[in-house]
Amino acid sequence: MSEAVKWERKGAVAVITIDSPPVNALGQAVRAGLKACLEAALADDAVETLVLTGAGKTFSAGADIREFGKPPQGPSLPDVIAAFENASKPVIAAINGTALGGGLELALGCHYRVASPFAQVGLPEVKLGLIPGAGGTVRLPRLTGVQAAVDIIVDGSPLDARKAEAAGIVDRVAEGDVVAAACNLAAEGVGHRRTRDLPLEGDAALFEGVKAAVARKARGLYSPLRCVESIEAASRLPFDEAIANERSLFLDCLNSPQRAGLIHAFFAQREAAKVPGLGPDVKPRPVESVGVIGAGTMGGGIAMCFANAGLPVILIETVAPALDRGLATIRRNYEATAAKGRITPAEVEARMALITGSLDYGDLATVDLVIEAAFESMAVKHEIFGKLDAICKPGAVLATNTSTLSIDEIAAATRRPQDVVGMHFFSPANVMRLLENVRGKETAPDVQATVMDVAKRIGKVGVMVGVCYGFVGNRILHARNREAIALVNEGATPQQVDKVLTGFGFAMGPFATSDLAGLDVGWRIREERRKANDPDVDAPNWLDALAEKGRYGQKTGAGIYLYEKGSRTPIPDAETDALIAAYRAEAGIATRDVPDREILERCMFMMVNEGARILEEGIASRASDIDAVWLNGYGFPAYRGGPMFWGEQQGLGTVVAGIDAFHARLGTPQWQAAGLLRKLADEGKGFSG
Ligand code: T1G
Repeated sequence: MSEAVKWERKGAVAVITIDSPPVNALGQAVRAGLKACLEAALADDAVETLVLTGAGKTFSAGADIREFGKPPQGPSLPDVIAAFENASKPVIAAINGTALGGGLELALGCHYRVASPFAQVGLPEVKLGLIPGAGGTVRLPRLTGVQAAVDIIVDGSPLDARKAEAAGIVDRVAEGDVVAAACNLAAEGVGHRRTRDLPLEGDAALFEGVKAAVARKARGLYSPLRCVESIEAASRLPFDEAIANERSLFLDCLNSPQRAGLIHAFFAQREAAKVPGLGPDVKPRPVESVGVIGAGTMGGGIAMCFANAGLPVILIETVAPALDRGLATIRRNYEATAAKGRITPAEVEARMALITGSLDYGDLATVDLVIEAAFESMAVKHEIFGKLDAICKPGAVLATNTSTLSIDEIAAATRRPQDVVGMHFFSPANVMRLLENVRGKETAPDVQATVMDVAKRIGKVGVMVGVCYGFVGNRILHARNREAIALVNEGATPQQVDKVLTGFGFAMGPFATSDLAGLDVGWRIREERRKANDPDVDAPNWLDALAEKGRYGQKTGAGIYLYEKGSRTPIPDAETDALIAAYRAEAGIATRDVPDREILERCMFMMVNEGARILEEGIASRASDIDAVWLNGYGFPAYRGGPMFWGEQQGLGTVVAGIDAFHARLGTPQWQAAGLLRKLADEGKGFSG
């Protein structure tokens, strides 16, 4: 028996257990072990029934994603599953925990499925740019029917055990020891029903409708429609032909750049949680109560994050009307979620009960963590952190949600800089998954570990970054948007730039996004930097002119674009064009037609170059951390893997050549290729070596 899969006989039942931490992924050793244990159990005359289960909290998380892109090694998963399905004795899957992808497909190849109430099952392959490739698109519809199978496979989300039972995926949900329940079922006799023998009727009209709906939602993704094609073929073809067709479509997706990007995104998020220098000996401080300063949009959203995770929050404001408005907004948000059926009215009340409003900083004396989300002004931050330093207990973590200001300068307002850290949430804070944790020069390691642990507990993707203007996300955003503005100054229109970037896969282009965020936000920050004689701040341009006219964007019905009442659809506006033309004339710019390709390359190469600068300055620990920031905080299309992964896909040599060409033409300092980028390009390497 292999270490990864073992079996033992209990009476007349052979119990086969997959034991391959951390998630019982079906790598080569597990597949070989499954085959060996199956053969041994079938050869044992004392065995009448087989039970297949997983050790730990996972039945199996499916194929070993780390094997993708490498030469395949037998036995293949479809062959292993077919061996279980064609076994001469009944096989019962005892689904002890998560059964995803190939893990569920393995269970579908068994003759009966019993699940723990805590089990979750699903086919998330579409989230990796794939389709189920081991019979999922052929066996699942035989159990659930075509429409349910399409919904489950194209969406990719897991079902809990009860829903899986209702859908026909699981035959029974058993309280207590699911293996014992399976053994009892074996004694009763569960029959020898092969899923492949179940009938499957197709409906051409249904599939036409489904394909149209899926194509509308695919947004450039390749594999969702392949999922539907495979299910449709399964409803027409004999089983074995349908399996072969599925395999062909699966391999097609496996070789797509989208699979590479999505799997990079999967691992990037997990790698980011491993902060270099924070080994297992660095323990997070306990966080059982939280204070939030500021009940505005950000503070309210942050308070909701903690209430959603079951943690009590004290929400501080300076005056009662602001506090009341903040609490009312939080309640409205929860009630809107309840109206969509995502939480119950009782959960609304339970979460509201966890949030206590207060006008008194003294109420923060015993909290473990305070997050300041007040006005973006260093003077305001200094005043607040001075108060927190005087009031909060020793060891409390003092965090700021600042998006641009220096953590080190804020920490200097306290006698405990080691306890000060940045926790940069993204609006809306209760929705966006990214949490950019910012370590100051003196931030203690266990404080860094604390905010990374808090990120996990509140369901965020935590990325640890260093201090610089804009940290990682906004620094790259600023560099890209500066290029977008330059392209408009030279002759492009805002809508042309937005169209090129949404065509690349961004949910919104830079100018529509600025209108959403509010042109006043950036304008005020630039004005503050101009007053401070910041040498790096850009000279006033047509965006400042729009803000000075009170055109802030969606919130005022007009910004770069016009917005009809109640609509968020951007409408190009002649007044904006006139302001741009006036700016060009004043600046003496001879305008030209700017090709779409130039727009894409200048925006994207600029992002890659700024990311390389961030790496060489040590602001981010790895290129994939920069990808994790942009994938989870800025709507970068996941199937492209993030800006740094995209740069590697183009070839860093190509990127450097493009940057050099733009530098030769434009001469601006930001078009100097970062030293690290040029070095890696010269060595023919990528960011990951
Ligand atoms: N392969 C390899 N490693 C995996 C893995 C997998 N399938 N799933 C997780 N890991 C690693 C992960 O990188 C991390 O590693 C550790 O396990 C813990 O993961 C043929 C082709 C199962 C819900 O898409 O959704 O089957 O950082 O931090 O929060 O049709 O992992 O410790 O080094 O996420 O408890 C389809 C992906 C594959 C499931 C557990 N399956 N995994 O969550 O732990 S394709 C998936 C998850 C397929 C077939 C097709 C989650 C989880 P490290 P974690 P978790």
